[in-house]
Amino acid sequence: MNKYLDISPEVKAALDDGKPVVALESTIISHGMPYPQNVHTALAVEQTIRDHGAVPATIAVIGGRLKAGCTPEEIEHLGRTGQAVTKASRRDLPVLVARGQDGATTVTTTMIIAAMAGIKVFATGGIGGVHRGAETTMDISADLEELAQTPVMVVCAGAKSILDLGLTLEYLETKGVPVIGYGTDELPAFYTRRSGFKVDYRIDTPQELASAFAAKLAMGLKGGMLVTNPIPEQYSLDPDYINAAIDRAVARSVELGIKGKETTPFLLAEIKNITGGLSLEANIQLVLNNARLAAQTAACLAQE
Ligand code: PSU
Ligand code: MN
Repeated sequence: MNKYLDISPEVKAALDDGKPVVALESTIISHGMPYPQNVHTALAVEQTIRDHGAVPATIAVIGGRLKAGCTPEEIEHLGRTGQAVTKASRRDLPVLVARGQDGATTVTTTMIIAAMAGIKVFATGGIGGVHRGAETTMDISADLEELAQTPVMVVCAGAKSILDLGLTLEYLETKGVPVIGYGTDELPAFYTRRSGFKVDYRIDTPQELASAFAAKLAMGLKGGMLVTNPIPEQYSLDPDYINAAIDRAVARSVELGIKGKETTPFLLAEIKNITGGLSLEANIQLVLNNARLAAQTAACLAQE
C-alpha cells in the first residue's frame, strides 16, 4: 500500500469486508461553504451515508498524510481554517506531502485518494469544468482530466452555470466519460433541475448505476463515471433568479481579475453573498441528496 496513505480503522474494516463505502471531498468544507455550516453539513452528510447503509470516508491531506476517513476533529479543523487551507488539486499533492502540510481535496484529489484506498463511489455537490471564456483563459478544471483517468463514480448535482456547460459536456465526451442523468434526460445545473443540455444516458435506479459502473471496471476501461442527480424540486431555485446572480458573480470576478485556483471559490462565495444565503441552503440539500444516492449505489456495487 501507498506509504503516504492512512485509511481510518472504520473505513479499512468496511473495505476488507466488502461493505459499501462512499468517499467525500474536503474542498467543499474549507472553500465551498462558510463556517460553521460547512462543518455541520459535512457531519450531516456522513450521517446520511450511514443511515443508508454505507460507511463515509471524508478525504483530505492532514500533516502530509493522505487520509481516507477523517475524524470529526479533522473535519472541524478544515472547516474552521477555511480558505487558509491549501486547495489541493493533483499538482499540489507532491509538495504538500513532502512538506507535511494540510490540503483540502477537490474532486480531483478525492478521486485519486479514493482510488488508492479502493473506494469506488464518491458523493459531492458540483464538479469543476470548462469555465466561461475558457477559449481565452484556458481555465479548464483538472476534475475533467481526473474523470478521464481514475476509476471512481462521482455523484454530483450537475454543474453550475459559472461554467460553460456545453463545452464541459464536449470535453467529457472527448475524454470518454459517461455522463448519466439520474431520473432525467437533462443535465441538472446544480441549483436548478434543468439546463437545456442532454446527458448521455438516463438511469432510474441505483442498481443500474452500479451495473454500468461494474461493467466499466470489468472491461478495464480507464476513468470514472459522472452521475448527475437533480436537486430535489422543493429546494431548487428559480432559474432566472439564480442565473442573474451567477452572471453578476462572473462579471465581478472578471472585473477584479480573479484567476486560476481562486476562481471557483471566489464565485461560490460571491453567489452566496448575492443570494443572501438562499444558495447555501440549496447547496446543503443537494449534497445530502447526492449522499443518499451514492450510499444506495455503493450498496448495490458491493453485491456485484
Ligand atoms: N463546484 C461547486 N462547489 C465546489 C467546487 C466546485 O459547486 O465546492 C469545488 C470542488 O472541490 C471542485 C473544485 O473539485 O471546486 C474545482 O475547482 P477548479 O474549478 O479550480 O478546478
Ligand atoms: Mn481552474
